[in-house]
Amino acid sequence: MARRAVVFAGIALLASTTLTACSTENPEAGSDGGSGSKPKGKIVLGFAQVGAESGWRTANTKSVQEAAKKAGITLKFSDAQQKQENQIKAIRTFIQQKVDVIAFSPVVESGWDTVLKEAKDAGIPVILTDRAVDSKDKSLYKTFLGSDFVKEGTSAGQWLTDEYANSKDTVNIVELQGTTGSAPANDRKAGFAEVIKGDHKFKIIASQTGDFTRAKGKEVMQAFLKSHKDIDVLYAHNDDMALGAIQAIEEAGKQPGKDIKVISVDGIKDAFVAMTEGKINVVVECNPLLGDQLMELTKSVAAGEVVPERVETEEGVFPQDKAKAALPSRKY
Ligand code: GYE
Repeated sequence: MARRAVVFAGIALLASTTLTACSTENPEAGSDGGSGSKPKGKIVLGFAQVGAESGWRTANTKSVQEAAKKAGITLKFSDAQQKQENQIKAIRTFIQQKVDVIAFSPVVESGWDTVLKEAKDAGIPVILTDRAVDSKDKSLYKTFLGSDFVKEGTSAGQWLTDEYANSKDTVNIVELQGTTGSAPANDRKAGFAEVIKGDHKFKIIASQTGDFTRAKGKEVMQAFLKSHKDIDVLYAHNDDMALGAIQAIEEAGKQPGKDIKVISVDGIKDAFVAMTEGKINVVVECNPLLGDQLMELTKSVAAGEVVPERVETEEGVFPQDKAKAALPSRKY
């Protein structure tokens, strides 16, 4: 609480001083020619995004770009196309350009220590946003802003155990994992497994990555359907994979949501539409609208203030019966 007060006081101070002098121009990747020059007093944020793999990601990118503009922060944006080496390259470029703050969504959890150390040695504060790293040295970054993915997996598992509370039959589950080695894939898998392991009727009969994309989700589900005739439940680590898998289920002559129950994570509009059509049974929300919080943290760390080492986003769980009412107000 005390720490939070420090941040908010800092933000208020920044808002009334430095930032009033800032312009609102918002150049995209490379549009400033990489000269490193910046108007005096304007905060420059280098942001290394994962890619454009999902509806969640598109909403996240838009939120960051709009929030930067609103906050008067110059955003250097880079899209790593789901490749760690591209993100490392982007971070090194931001270091060379002497940006004020670096933020990134690490595509995978491991392998960041060297480049984070380079940023630290250059005196540039780093904010982790959306996904975490597994570095032991917590001084390599200032804060992590994002969801609790283990909790999301737990909520998904909880829905399932409630749904089958009165049944003794075996429940055959197939799992579509997110990008291998990514925090949301690791944690959503772990949280879900933790809940269902208490009841032996739940069996994960196949689990494979669909890389968080619709195309891969469909392809892997097609393979699951070929090799398993008795699938009861699909647990997809995100909506895009669930939506791809739904196509595969329909093409195989089965009804998604009925013959095969579908559990998903994120809460993009398309998934809400699929819920109103009865094709997805439940969506665990993961909020991508992190832009405003990211800009607040950026201002604070640029000013050398102490920020909380973990900032969590708030989210809910939406079963089908809540989907219709919630759909019109979905923002992503
Ligand atoms: O769930 C998925 C996206 O890191 C929380 O990445 C994010 C995940 C999100 O591709 O749709």
